[in-house]
Amino acid sequence: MKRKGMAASLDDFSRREISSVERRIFLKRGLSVGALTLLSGCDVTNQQSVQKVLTAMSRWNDRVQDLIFDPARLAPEFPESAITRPFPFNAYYGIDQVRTVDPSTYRLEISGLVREKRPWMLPELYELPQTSQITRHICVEGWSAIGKWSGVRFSDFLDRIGADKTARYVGFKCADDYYTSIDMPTALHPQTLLTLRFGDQILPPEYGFPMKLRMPTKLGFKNPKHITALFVSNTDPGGYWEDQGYNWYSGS
Ligand SMILES: Nc1nc2c(c(=O)[nH]1)N[C@H]1C(S)=C(S)[C@@H](COP(=O)(O)O)O[C@H]1N2
Ligand SMILES: [Mo]
Repeated sequence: MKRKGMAASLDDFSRREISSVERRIFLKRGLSVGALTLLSGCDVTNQQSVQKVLTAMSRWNDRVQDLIFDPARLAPEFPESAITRPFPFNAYYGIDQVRTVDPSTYRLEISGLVREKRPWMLPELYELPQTSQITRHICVEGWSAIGKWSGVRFSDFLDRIGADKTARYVGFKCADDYYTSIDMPTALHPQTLLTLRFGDQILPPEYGFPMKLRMPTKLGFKNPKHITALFVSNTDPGGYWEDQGYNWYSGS
């Protein structure tokens, strides 16, 4: 499995994953990984079967997290004075390789279970009612930072395009080959914003020009930058890190 950053070895990661998932299972079901190993009859010393069990647990974990997600619970918001400066940059590549998107040819493509599939140009998006938030971004690599983002409340946008809100997923494709997906309850959460601005300025390239989906209820890697397409689906679209073993839900 490919790892984000260089901080932890695969073994460290697996151990951490085992203990966090185990803690949850233990709390919810009174089970342990030991018990699970006995039940599944697999050999924990074998990497492949460990991975299989971890993936199965991570999937099961997604379902539990989905059940306990409270759509009314808000992530903390902060005063302007709490904003982290400079705000960290992160991507699966270095800052010297930040993608540049041409605003004049940019289109946000819409597909899947939606009524209005016409693409959106940037000026049209800038004209929609906007709202701001100062919230904490948390990255699994071990850092967090407070920033200010402004844009269109995502649930309003989903209304506008006539999205089927009973569908399970919203998927995103980005200008840099990154992709990710979220559950519909999180898509409809009041703090989920289709952001066009960062700190009152048009989103700079490093922070995801022209558009980033900002969700203070999800880990950093679930917040796609440089979004070029979004689609509503009942089939799990996965994600860049998710498909390499990161927990899909990764939220609170
Ligand atoms: N398109 C795209 N979006 C992305 C990423 C990426 O590599 N490409 N990295 C994710 C990760 S892991 C983090 S922590 C945040 C970093 O956002 P920032 O540069 O605004 O701090 O973007 C997320 N969204
Ligand atoms: Mo991240």
